[in-house]
Order: sequence, then C-alpha cells, then structure tokens
Amino acid sequence: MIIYVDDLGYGDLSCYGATQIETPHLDQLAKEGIRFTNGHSTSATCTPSRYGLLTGEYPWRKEGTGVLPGDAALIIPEGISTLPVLFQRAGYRTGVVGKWHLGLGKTVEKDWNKEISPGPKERGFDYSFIFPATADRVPTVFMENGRVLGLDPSDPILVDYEKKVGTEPTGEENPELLKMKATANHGHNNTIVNGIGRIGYMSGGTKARWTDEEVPLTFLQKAKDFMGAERDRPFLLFYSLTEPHVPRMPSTYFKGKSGLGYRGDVILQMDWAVGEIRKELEHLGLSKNTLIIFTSDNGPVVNDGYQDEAVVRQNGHLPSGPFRGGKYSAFEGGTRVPFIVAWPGKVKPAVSDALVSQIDLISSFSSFLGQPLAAADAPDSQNLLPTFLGKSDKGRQVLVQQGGALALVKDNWKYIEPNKGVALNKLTNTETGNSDVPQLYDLGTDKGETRNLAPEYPQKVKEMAQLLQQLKVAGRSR
Ligand code: NG6
Ligand code: CA
Repeated sequence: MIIYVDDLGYGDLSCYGATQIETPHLDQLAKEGIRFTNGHSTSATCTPSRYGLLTGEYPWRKEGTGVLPGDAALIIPEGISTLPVLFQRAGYRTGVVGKWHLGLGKTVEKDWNKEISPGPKERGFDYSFIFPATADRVPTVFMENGRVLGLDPSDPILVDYEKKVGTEPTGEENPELLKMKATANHGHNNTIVNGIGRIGYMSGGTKARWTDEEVPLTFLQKAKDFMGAERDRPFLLFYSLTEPHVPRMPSTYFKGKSGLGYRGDVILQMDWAVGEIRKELEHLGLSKNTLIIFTSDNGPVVNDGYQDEAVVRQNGHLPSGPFRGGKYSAFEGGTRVPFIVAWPGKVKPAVSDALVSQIDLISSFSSFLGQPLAAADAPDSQNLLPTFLGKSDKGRQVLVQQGGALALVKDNWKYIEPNKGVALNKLTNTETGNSDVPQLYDLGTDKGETRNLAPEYPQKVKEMAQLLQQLKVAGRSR
C-alpha cells in the first residue's frame, strides 16, 4: 500500500521533529517501520513526482510533465511497464483511490459525460476512484473507473481552462459569494464550487460536484472498500490523499483542532485517516501481511492561493523542518519529504539516512515481485529493495532533484544548476533555489543550504556540472 499525500513537508509530522502539531498515527507507523531522513519525491510539484513514481523516468526528460490543468490529456505513455502493471503481472489486483493529476483521455477536448479513456485503467489500475487533477481545479467531481460519479444527462458537464462556460458566478466577478477568499494573483478566481473559487471554468454536473469537507472521508471509505473487496487476493492500493493541498477545508470534526489554521487541521485529518486505514487492515486480518509506504509528492507551501490563515497561524511551526525552500524549490525543502516504510514483523524498525527517491520504488518492486523490467522501462529507477526493507543502509550515490532548476546530489555534495528563474516565488514566498550562478552546498555540514561553496570549489562544481550533463544526455541512469 502506497499512501501518498499532497504537499506535506519534512517538518509537518511530529516524528520528523514538528513541535507545534502532533501526528500520533504516523508517529506510530514510523516507530514500527523505517523512517527515512533523506527520502525524496522526484520533483517539487505534483504531476512530475507522480509521473516519476509510476514510470521510473525522470519527468524532466519528457515535455509536458509540469503541473497539469484539470482538462489535460493523459501523459503516461502507452506500452510501458508502470508500477501497477508490474503488480498486475505478478497477480495482484491494483487500485488507485484519490488524487490523480496525470491527465485523462487522448486530448484536452473531451466529453466529461461519457467514459474517458485512456486513464488509470489503461495504465495498470484495475480499479480507480479519483478526482482528475487537484482539489483547486475543475472539474470538482469524482470519477470511478473512467466515469464521473453522479452524472445527470439533463445537466451535462462542460470544462474549459481558457474561457468561462455557463452562467455561474466566478470568484473574480462575485467574491462576496466565497466562504474562503482567494489570495490575489494565484488564479483561484474562476468557477465557484462549494463557496470556493477554483482554477478553470466548469458548468453543469451540479449533483456530481464534491463538497470539500467530505472529500477525504469519501476517499478513505473507497480505500477501505477496495481493501475489503480484495482481502483474499494480493493487492496494491495507491491511496493518494489530497491533504494538505489547497483548498484546505477540513471536515467539521477537525476544524480548529490544530490551532494552526486549516492547514494544520487537515494534517491532523490525514494522520487520522492513516490510523483508520491501519485499523481496517487489522480488522481484515491483513496488518502483518501489508507493506505500507507513506510519503508526500512534494515539499510544503503555506500560502498556495487561499486566505486560510495558514500564514498567520503558523505559530512557530516549520513545515520544511530544518531545510530551505519548499514546494516549487530546488532546495532540499522541495523534495525531501517524510518517507516511511513499515511492514510489521518483516521490516525491523529503524531510522535510515540512506538517500532514496520515490523514483526507485518501481525497480525495487520489480525485484520484490520477480517481474523484470524491459531495458527501456523505468530508466532512472534504482533497485533499493534491501534498503527499503532495512537489510542495507546504502542508498543512491547520485540523485537528480527537480525544482524549477535541476540539482544533483552526490556524496552529500549538492549542486544546483544556474537558472534564469526568479530566486523568490513572490506568490508563495518560497525560495526557489534559482540563481544565475552555480550553487554548491555541503549537505553534510550545512543541510540548510546556507553557504554557497561554489566559488571555493570550482573543480567540484565542474565535476558535478559534467555529471549532471552526462545524466541528461545519456537519457537513462539505471
Ligand atoms: C500552481 C497553483 C497552486 C497549485 C499548484 C499545483 C497558481 C498560481 N498556483 O500553479 O495553487 O494548484 O499549481 O499543486 O496557479 S500540485 O501540488 O498539484 O503540484
Ligand atoms: Ca503536490
């Protein structure tokens, strides 16, 4: 079971050092499993990280793998062995429940009122219960096995990312209708659904639209249903939660619980959901038989477009922990995320400092399942199975990290490629790691990336720049 959360930072869990928030269920999971301190998402945003996780290919090798609009076409190519395909070959039933954000269908133009393919099914998931993109993007609907749930032929769904469709109010025209105001210039001022302005326009599908307060409960129940239905067969569940991505809109029970505003509240809700999943495993008699991986698709962001008090109620909480930057950043905060592997009775509890990435799961499970990958598949994934199972403390020697700029980590040295982008994302107040000069950090003595050593170590910079270049050109690193 892969539990994949959205925009959770290294410092957001008490088992990773948070002091202003307590996450008992994840602390317990970490206590029973391996807590990786140098575990990474492939990239500092969602779509590319998910692409990397499922394909084992660095997303920056491929055009069109950036954050996708809600009407994008599917970006995972046909004919490759994705992570769930390997499980299918090994006789597992595979399901995805939660956020998808990898596109659907062949083109942007699509009829949301009919079955849409290709999608999760055509790329290896026998069962899917998803929302198409992100919680802040239309269409704000659930889809089960390729179809929008709750379709009404007399109220067809239209989606457009360029121009307004239908006559419903938008956040821009009618801000007085909003229950949670958008932050200026982030773009969450198009169609209003459930009192929240979204990115993109939609009309119709009134009965199909979700209520944000219920989204996590719906995903939790569908995840449990899948586990229950498959209890007698081996299964892979990719449980992909929306928390704590914007818009943060906790269920009533969690509103105000953390004291850190809705961002903290939805982190508590996510932690609770992990506890519920574990209880369900126990109830089904599967807890000793299930390997759980918990991790996040990118680092944290505090203001990502809504006035939800995350900024003013931070209360000393450090979402990136000791690291610099966060979501969107090439600094460690962008991709160094919570990463826990637990398998009661099989994996010995430990803390591991090995350098590991989500991109390595596919090769590692290829080995676990005895299902070989074709030479062209998962080119950037490394088999770290012994490390994930606690039989080795060796991680990767080399990892390419993707913020806006690319960075290379090798033996605790980190090199960030010169880049023309802005150094500060003013919208989110994130240090992006961009600089027009090369940066070199010694993560061994300076994990906060505060001292650029490039001027002192020109030879090291050259060596790292060359290696990164080689990795780019070679087109594969497995
Ligand atoms: C950004 C959005 C942000 C969020 C993010 C996707 C703006 C200014 N901001 O472009 O609100 O939706 O995309 O997040 O549009 S992710 O976790 O899915 O990558
Ligand atoms: Ca994300």
